[in-house]
Amino acid sequence: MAVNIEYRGEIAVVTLDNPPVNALSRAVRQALFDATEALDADPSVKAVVLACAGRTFIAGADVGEFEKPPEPPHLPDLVERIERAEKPWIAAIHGSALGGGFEVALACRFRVAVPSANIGLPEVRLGIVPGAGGTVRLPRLAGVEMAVDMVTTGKPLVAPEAAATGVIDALIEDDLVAGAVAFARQVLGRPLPNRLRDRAISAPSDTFWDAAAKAVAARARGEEAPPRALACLRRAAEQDFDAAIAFERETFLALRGSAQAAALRHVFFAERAATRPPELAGTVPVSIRSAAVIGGGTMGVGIAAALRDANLPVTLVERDAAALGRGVSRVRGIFDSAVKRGRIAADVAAERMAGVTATTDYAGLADVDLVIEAVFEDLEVKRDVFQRLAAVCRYDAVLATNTSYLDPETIAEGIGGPERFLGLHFFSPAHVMKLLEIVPAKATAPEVLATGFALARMLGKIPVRAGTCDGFIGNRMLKVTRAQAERLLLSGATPAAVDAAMRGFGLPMGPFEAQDLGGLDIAALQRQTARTRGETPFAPIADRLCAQERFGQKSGGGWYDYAPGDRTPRPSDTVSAIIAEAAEGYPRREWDEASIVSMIVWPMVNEGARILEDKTALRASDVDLVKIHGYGFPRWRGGPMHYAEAHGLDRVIGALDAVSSDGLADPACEFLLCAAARGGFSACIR
Ligand code: 3H9
Repeated sequence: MAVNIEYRGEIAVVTLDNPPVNALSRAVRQALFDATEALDADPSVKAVVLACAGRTFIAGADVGEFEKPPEPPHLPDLVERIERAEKPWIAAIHGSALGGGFEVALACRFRVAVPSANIGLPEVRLGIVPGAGGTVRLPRLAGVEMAVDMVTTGKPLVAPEAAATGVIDALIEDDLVAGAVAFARQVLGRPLPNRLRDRAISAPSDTFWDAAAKAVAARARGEEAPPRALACLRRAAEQDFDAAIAFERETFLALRGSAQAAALRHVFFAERAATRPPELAGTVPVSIRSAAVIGGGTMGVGIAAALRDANLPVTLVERDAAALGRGVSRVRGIFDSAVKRGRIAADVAAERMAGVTATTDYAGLADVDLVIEAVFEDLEVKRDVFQRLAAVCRYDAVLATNTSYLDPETIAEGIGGPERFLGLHFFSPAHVMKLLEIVPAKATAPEVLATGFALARMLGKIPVRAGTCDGFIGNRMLKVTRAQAERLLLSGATPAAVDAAMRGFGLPMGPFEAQDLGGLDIAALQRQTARTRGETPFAPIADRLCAQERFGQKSGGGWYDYAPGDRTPRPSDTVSAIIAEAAEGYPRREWDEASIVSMIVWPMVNEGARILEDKTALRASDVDLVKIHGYGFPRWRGGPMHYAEAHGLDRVIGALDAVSSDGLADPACEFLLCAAARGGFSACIR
């Protein structure tokens, strides 16, 4: 039964129970609608408490239903029916009241919550606007400014903040339902507040809407939903309730079927599926209560900070006292800057630092549950670290390498207990970036692999399993992107045009700006190593830049020139001359933004298809998550594989064939062809 009613004297308690998150699927809407009718008709009932079973209040509309046509009873009608109820309804919130769930709560006369609860309208994150009155009722309760902030960012508000602004009427510390029933009894004796539909909106200042439109457009970078949500809020402030509701509904229905909404739903489900790979179902991870990080460089300290953020005690190991001192002060720097930005309080930062133990002695690692090695990318150095770790650590401790392009198999060769070893590829800065590539070696035990996923959950990261290959999933695709970006320059495009086109596509930075920021030297080193293996990496211009020590911003110039102390990229005559020299004999073309994007994105997709075929990735959606969370691919395009499928694989193959035959991309779209023949990427995985 999705909805249960019990009676505590004259107060009815309606409990909604639709695991896992009480989403408002059709049957739930119907049951709640029927309950509203029944309770209005029952003269013994004076007030109604609406509560939820399980881990949360209503998390929203059932996102799975968005693929199908809407079915009655529609959520706006249910919300309207609850608001119209003759007796006061009190929403009793624990967990999250989100989207349609919060809209139901807004229909109630009162809202009470446990202090740990949160409320919000995250619809824009799904490419839609609230569709059941959220943009019209929230500004009547919270004011226009706060509603604009919540609806256009989708950010939730914790219950104490919501209580301070009157969105929540009371916080309940102990038994939520008992507290809500007591609250109901108290309010019965008093005049009821107006329904939100009957309340006025106070107009914001004259300049408010223009300023809000600018701020929203600057953040949206191509996303449709946030400006459309702002338009709904403006209607709510400027027109009557019914007209604003009709406009909101129309906007919601238009966006629900949009390509962006489909892409964002794909990412929503992909992110959830990634944390629970079916092949590890039933495998119990090793329990992690303490951790160590070897190496106090940028990567190591970021990982240490991420582990401390998850409240794990961390031992930081360096080879000598001076390096250790530098590492510890870098970790402190991370927490200090979090304090400066207002992310954590000073006492929290102090407590995080108190959980860091520093040592140069591996003997201190005898009892840790997890060690993550993050030393310099040098095979011999890493192998030495693992020989030492294998000798001192417990046999049931997990030993992980954070290599980004060395072969984990070789790093762990010959260690005792190889089943406890795996690759964990963090992205820099590791305490910020969400992606974690998890790379099992041949001998890695299933529990150890499952521990990688459990760790990702603890750290709030998106885990993606990757097979062993040069660059795993993300950097392997990046290599193709960089080669394509160079081919564009060889055939007549400029770095500024390529960067602008990719920014226009939705990336935060173009490929050349990104290389200048990160530095060209690491990739140059990787190419050097690849050449010693007999490979022929393609970077004729980057190689020339590195030969002239143009390593990017840090050396005052890379793909662009930089004035001292200024990070603004300026087109460089030196680079133009280098490009002209490298491009001799190449056919030149005119490039517009759309063809630049095709030249970068379709070969990336082609590499993604190869990655799926050789099982470096197990799911196309994992490839999408890697690009979104590690490389800034626009979330609202769903990741490269989703984007290509939505575009039509046949068209992608046609476009790739055309540029390949001109020598402007590596040929071989055989895996794309094979995916198209099978009906898409998901069908490629057997
Ligand atoms: C909306 O409401 C539109 C309305 O304005 C208008 C309509 C007319 N639907 O995240 P978890 C599944 S739009 C269907 O791991 P947690 C999820 O896929 C909606 N399924 O749990 C997963 O399934 P599985 C606005 C949903 O405890 C399982 O539940 N609301 C939905 O870490 C557990 O999810 C939102 O955007 C859903 N709405 O976090 C809220 N939500 O186990 C989205 C979850 O098979 N949800 N599932 O993989 C959340 O933010 C989190 O789930 C929540 C719990 C914070 C609630």
